[in-house]
Amino acid sequence: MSKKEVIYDEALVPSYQLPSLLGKSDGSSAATAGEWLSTRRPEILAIYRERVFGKWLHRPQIQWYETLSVREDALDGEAIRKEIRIHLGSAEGKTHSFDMLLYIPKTATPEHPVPVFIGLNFRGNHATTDERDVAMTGFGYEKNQYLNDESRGNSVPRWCFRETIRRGYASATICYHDICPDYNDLSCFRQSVLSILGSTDDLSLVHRNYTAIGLWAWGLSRGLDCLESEVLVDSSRCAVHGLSRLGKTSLWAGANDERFKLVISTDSGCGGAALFKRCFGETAEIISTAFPHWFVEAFAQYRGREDLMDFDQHFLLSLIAPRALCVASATEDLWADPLGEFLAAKHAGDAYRLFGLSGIESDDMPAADEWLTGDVSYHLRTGKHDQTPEDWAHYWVLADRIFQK
Ligand code: GTR
Repeated sequence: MSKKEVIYDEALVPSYQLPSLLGKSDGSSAATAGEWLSTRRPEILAIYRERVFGKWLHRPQIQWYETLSVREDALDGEAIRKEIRIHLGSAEGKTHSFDMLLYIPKTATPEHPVPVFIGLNFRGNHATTDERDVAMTGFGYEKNQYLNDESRGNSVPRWCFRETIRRGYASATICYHDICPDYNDLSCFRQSVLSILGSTDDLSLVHRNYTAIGLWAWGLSRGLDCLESEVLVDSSRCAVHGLSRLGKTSLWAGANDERFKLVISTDSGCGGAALFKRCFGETAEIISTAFPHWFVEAFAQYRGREDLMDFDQHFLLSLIAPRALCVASATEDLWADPLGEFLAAKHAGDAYRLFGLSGIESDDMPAADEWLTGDVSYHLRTGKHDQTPEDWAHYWVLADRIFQK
């Protein structure tokens, strides 16, 4: 579909056929969880690494954590708050760092460590919390317009730290710009973590192999590494979440790093949970033109040629199986194609069933604000493109179920 024809009418959605999730490249189908894990899943992961989000960067040779601050009386005495600098280093002595903000309920003990949510933020750690003494982050992006006191706390409803803590969960966040600044061209890589762990001398080579979404997702894994060293946090019960481009990112993090046991995408849309082949709202062409650094060069072959895709986003979601998946949409977020997100979640169910788990059985989307809660979960929140307390209400219930609280 070309850029001029953004489709917002179901009657204009082209007819398409979804590629078979279980059909292996040798023509047979994965019939067991074992075959899925040994053959089909690696094939799908390879498709995404080669043609969509790029290679998964190696783990740095040197990684250490510097505690920048600790408050024992955070959130009116209900939480311990930490700011931790995650340092990554290369053998040649080059370093890159980003800062994680972490809240832990005061009820956590080393004997009873708590499960944890982790997600990247858009504006800086200081925007996610109403505590005004949290250090500003997000300096990785020079054009970041939220690097000021007025922006403190302006994303609080997206984070809901207080309620998360009350419910017995720790919660961590890092500003995505500090991993790779989100400039709309390939120059972003020069100031990214890739500049020390790989090479950014030849940007066209970088574009062949790496993407900003890939680096952000990988940064979430480094955040989880750091959480593994926190005695009050049970990092084996970790949920990763993200909104919009950061929801595409949380899905890709969950696809690559099996330590994420619950993977949540909110309004992730095109390149996230939404099926490309429906061409409803944002399309492969639109997104890869506006954000060339989000996709590898090979993805360009699908601009206006979704029919050539031998995959679609139910493949991406299936990489989370058998771990818990939650896809969330919003009624007014047509750009992200809520129905396409629902259908991808539904079709990912074939992978879950191989594990004896349930997918989404219904062919129809649930009513707005109704939750489908299972191994594959879905909801359609009333409202705009955002992550709100209403979204969190489902995430907490899901986490309670999965982490057996
Ligand atoms: C839009 C983009 C979407 C989504 C969104 C966001 O401009 O078209 O795919 O990622 O940005 O991240 O807020």
